[in-house]
Amino acid sequence: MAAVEQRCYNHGQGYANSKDAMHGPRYDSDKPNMITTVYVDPTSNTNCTTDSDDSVGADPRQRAARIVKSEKPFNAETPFSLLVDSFVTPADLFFVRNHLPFPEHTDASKHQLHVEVQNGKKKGTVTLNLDDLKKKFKPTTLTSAVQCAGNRRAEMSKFKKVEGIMWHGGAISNAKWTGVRLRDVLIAAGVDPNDDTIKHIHFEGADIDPESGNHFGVSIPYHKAMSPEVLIAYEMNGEPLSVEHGYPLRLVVPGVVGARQVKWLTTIRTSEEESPTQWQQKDYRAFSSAYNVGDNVDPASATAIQEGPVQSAFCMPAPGSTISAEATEIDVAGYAWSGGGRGIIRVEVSTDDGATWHLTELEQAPDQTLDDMWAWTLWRAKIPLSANKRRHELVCKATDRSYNTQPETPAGIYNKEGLLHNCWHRVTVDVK
Ligand code: MTE
Ligand code: MO
Repeated sequence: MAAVEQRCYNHGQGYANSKDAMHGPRYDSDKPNMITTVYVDPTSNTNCTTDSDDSVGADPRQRAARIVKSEKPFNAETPFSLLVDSFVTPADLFFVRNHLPFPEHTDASKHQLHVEVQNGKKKGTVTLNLDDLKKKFKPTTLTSAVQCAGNRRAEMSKFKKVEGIMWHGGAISNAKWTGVRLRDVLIAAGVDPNDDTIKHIHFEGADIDPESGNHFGVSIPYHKAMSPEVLIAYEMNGEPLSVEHGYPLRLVVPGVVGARQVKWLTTIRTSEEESPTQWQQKDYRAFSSAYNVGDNVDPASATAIQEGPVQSAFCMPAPGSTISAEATEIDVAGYAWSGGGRGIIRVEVSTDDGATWHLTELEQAPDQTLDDMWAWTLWRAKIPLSANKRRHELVCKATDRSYNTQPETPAGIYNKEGLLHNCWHRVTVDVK
């Protein structure tokens, strides 16, 4: 049994540098959804959850497998080694990004969703609960990755100082979501699909900023909101949503960054403008590389992020791994994803800093095409190694269906918030 106390109290530090990081629960590869080893003793953990609002839904056994970035609010990333264990990320390993304390726990039967529609001169609010959604609308299931716009920020910060949670590459996960189409709910609430006065749809969650009293909120463009892939989800991987991921209702916006996928969804509102919140107007805008941390920047100088760029990263080998001098090849694996449903057409790996490249084998959602690839791509290969090296430096890059590919370095994409970092991912393996 590994002691978990230190994990409960490692505010902001996680255990990325401790040996434990590589020894979380493992998944039997033949049975991807079964935890075969859980060596956390929940009885030793009672102090973890007493004084914190943020304990709701954060079972210490679940936390133990992830790298905790902050306790209040609760933020945690998935270790690289666990990300590629299964195509669909189990809910208890799925990364968590919260800006605010967990909301008061609500029973699904008491949770209300308000849909406020202004259609020309007509104005009205329709209130629905989970049962109404299930009874009145057709359910839809799709697999979609959620990636935080700050994923891989820690690497950008090595290039030049940036601000924000220092995510490595684990602020991304992939799940099978079930819910109803946002489009169907908007139309039932009175939206005319041909209305061109509606430009944006606003969303609010039940979580509240204790200082300002504001709810978490953002918006997406109207045309995206009316696209068939956007769901009000109530299930994740065939189970009711967990509290951490938005129970009882969350918005799923495939192809768009995590920030727009509002958890604990309470309010939907039509508008001619983007949401007025800080998360739409100020944060989640990647500023020009002309600006540095500390500069006073006009938020209007950048656009609110929606779709993200093409991304890939190694999950295997783990950073700091070693390999024997006799090895002639190495197993590599990782993930790739691109915004807007742009499918991944290839992922390549180089052992000579990009002079030559090797193709990898792709695993993709069988029911998605290159034009609606909301799920991530997992990739694997055996890559030949050249002899007489004391250290191997591997790099990977993905290309999407629009032939967008990743930049070699952070130099041209630097922004002081460390957002949308997608340069070639590198991992170093020492020869023993
Ligand atoms: N929804 C609410 N209500 N509050 C939040 O803080 N964070 C957003 C989004 N939805 C957030 C939210 C951000 S920035 C991300 S990256 C995703 O949730 C993360 O989803 P997850 O915690 O299920 O991984
Ligand atoms: Mo995020």
